[in-house]
Amino acid sequence: PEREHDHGLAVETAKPEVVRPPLYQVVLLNDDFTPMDFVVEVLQVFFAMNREKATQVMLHVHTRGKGVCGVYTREVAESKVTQVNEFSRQHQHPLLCTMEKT
Ligand code: NFA
Repeated sequence: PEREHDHGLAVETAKPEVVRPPLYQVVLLNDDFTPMDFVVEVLQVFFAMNREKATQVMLHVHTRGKGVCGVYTREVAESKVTQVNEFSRQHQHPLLCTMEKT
């Protein structure tokens, strides 16, 4: 008996279990050929960034080699990666997008 009026009867109550899905970072990799304007467009279109934020992230990737575009569940992250890589190839740019488990 742990609380007042608890007579110690075994009345099981269900604990509300909340399960958080694994999250994945979607990462953009630098290369020497993709135009900066194209990277900014990708970040605006596929990651819902405004021009200022997209420019910040593009410059981070350009100077540091890689950068996080967003964090999503596995299926959403996989979809972003596929869409960005297909869009880049359609425009003949080598830009690469990958995902990393957080
Ligand atoms: N490094 C590329 C350039 O100088 C720009 C770039 C930024 C490419 C971010 C890929 C990712 N044109």
